[in-house]
Amino acid sequence: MPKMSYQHPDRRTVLKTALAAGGSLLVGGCQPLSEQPWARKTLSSAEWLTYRAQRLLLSADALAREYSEADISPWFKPNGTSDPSDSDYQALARNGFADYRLVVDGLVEQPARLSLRDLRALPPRTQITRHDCVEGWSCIGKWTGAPLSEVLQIVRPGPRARFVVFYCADTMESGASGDVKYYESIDFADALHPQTILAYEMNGGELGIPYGAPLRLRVERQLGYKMAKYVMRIELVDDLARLGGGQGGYWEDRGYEWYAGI
Ligand SMILES: Nc1nc2c(c(=O)[nH]1)N[C@H]1C(S)=C(S)[C@@H](COP(=O)(O)O)O[C@H]1N2
Ligand SMILES: [Mo]
Repeated sequence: MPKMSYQHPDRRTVLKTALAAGGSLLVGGCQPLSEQPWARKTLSSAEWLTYRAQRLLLSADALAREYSEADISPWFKPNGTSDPSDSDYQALARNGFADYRLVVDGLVEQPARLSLRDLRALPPRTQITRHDCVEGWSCIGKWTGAPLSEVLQIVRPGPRARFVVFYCADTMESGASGDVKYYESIDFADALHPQTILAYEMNGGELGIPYGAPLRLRVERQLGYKMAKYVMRIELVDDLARLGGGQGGYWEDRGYEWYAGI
């Protein structure tokens, strides 16, 4: 079970409610508790409301800590790629990303190509969070974007979809077998989490190129390398074996953990 970021005084009540519902709290950690069939069947509707509000404390849905405006770092360290040299990307950037389309495909009922306008039309979410890089530094920033859950609702994930893969514009290395661009993946527990957003704004302004313009992932309960910048395509898959070296991400294929929970 992932670490909880805070303790709530009512936690004992929550535990009692959950246990009264007849389930083990430790079962099904990869599935939101709200989706557990026993939770739906055994709670009255009033209890269900309380349960939904409190389930955040229990498991995969716990929120990462959010900060205040005063906590925002005066300077946010750009890391990894900070200006993709890829010509396709450069062409998009020259035109202010007007021609950018986010491709969403794979195991979905309705593949989509979304412009920044389409993404901005979705109910936005803003959050001030701390970014922790595996290298040992942290910065606090404010991010605004479209919840990934809203985008997934548009394409309607098929029953076999288990992971969400992000393909980025920036080439990390060029070898005999071609260019390797940055890629990452998360599961549905993170993809549907309320703080998982596709950010197009940072600190109240347009997202800059060093920080992943025009669109970057924020998945706040994980380390920095999960937060794919320059996202061009999202693919829903049932298996990560065919992605890169099979470990689920560019850095994962070079030894980092796939589940980089903090
Ligand atoms: N496309 C892409 N995404 C990326 C990287 C990268 O090199 N390319 N670096 C990762 C790492 S290690 C970190 S810490 C964060 C850095 O985000 P920042 O530049 O906004 O600080 O982006 C992550 N996402
Ligand atoms: Mo990082």
